[in-house]
Amino acid sequence: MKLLVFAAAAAAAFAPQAAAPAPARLGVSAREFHLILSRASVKAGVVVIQLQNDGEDVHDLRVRRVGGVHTFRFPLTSPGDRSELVVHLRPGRYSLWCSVADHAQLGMRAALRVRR
Ligand SMILES: [Cu+2]
Repeated sequence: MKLLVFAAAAAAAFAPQAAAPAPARLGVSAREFHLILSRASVKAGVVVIQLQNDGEDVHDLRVRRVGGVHTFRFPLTSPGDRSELVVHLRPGRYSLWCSVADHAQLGMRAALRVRR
């Protein structure tokens, strides 16, 4: 048993450096009048957020950590188009919403949990 443990440790020591993990991805589908997230939570770190406008009006996306001050801003995205932002998210709860007109009040808002 000891020998096995040693062999495993040696193999790990000589293994090539592990590649950095692929960034988490979050898809956000926007339409009148709601946002649908591809997942309810992501791991903290680099996250690729893709806004897909599946509606008939122009939409955008704002992302802000609850209690935070910085807001990630997606550009206005036309129906059928998508826009992507690579962001760094800390653990916590985030609010997502569309800032066009009164879309957020009409339901274009969502919550995301960022895990450690
Ligand atoms: Cu909108």
